[in-house]
Amino acid sequence: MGSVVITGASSGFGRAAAKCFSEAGFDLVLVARRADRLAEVKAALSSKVDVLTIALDVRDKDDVLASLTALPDQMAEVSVLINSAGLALGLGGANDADLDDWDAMVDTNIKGLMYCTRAILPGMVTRGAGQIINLGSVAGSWPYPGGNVYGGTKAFVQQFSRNLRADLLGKGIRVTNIEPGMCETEFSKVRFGGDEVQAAAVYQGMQPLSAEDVAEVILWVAMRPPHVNVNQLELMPVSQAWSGFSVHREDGAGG
Ligand code: NDP
Ligand code: 8X3
Repeated sequence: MGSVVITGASSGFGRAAAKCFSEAGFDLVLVARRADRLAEVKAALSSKVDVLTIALDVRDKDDVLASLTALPDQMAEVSVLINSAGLALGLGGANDADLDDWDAMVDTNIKGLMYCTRAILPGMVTRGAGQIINLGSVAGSWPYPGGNVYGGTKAFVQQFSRNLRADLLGKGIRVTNIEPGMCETEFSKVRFGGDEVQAAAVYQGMQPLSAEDVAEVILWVAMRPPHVNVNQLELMPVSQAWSGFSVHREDGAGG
């Protein structure tokens, strides 16, 4: 059956995916920075599957390559890699955004995802089987004020996923980009520097997706027959949709 490696497993989609995949009988490798949270996640999972936790920062290329290329024998055949580790920092305009925030998003959402993929992929190619499921976002396709670099990182994830498909044609490996809209996890708390009131206001008066909603979609994608590749899958809560173009009018009329 092979193991499932989940990055960002200490919270949100990664944590919920750990539950879904353990219930489906997969052994798991759970990756995130917070070792205590990974231990909590592991403790809540079925004892019928083996679970290995690895506390690492996906931005640390050497650590990612050393840890994920040396998995213990019973976990070494990775059948699914779920790249969920990621974050948004800030919602300010590009002209006054914090450059350290921009660096952290690029280093995590782009470079961290690249490192994890590069660590796991050679084994999949050797075995002629495997699946990479990336967590993109609606922000990778649809711009919004303050999305700037976060949206740019998710556009990278979308295009990288498609390019992986092109590279891996004929090698038996599936690649999917899951693109959720608003989902209440720790995402907004992280985006707003730990401000729980500001984070809660994002979801006030509407029903966001839950982490479980997204995890069920990830599991569904993974359980399609081996000849079926879901290239990308966008989902939103019913209470979220696009709006039209914004137009700045000199007379202040708006619209
Ligand atoms: P959470 O904040 O709940 O979870 C993010 C996870 O990423 C945590 O487990 C965190 O663990 C991990 N993580 C963050 N930085 C690093 C790092 N440098 N190294 C290792 N792990 C890291 O958010 P979500 O579950 O909502 O987000 C998961 C993914 O889905 C992200 O890529 C996000 O951009 C994307 N997404 C989220 C949406 C939403 O509305 N919630 C919508 C669309 C996409 P730790 O802090 O312990 O390292
Ligand atoms: C997270 C969803 O709409 O906040 O990727 O960018 S959104």
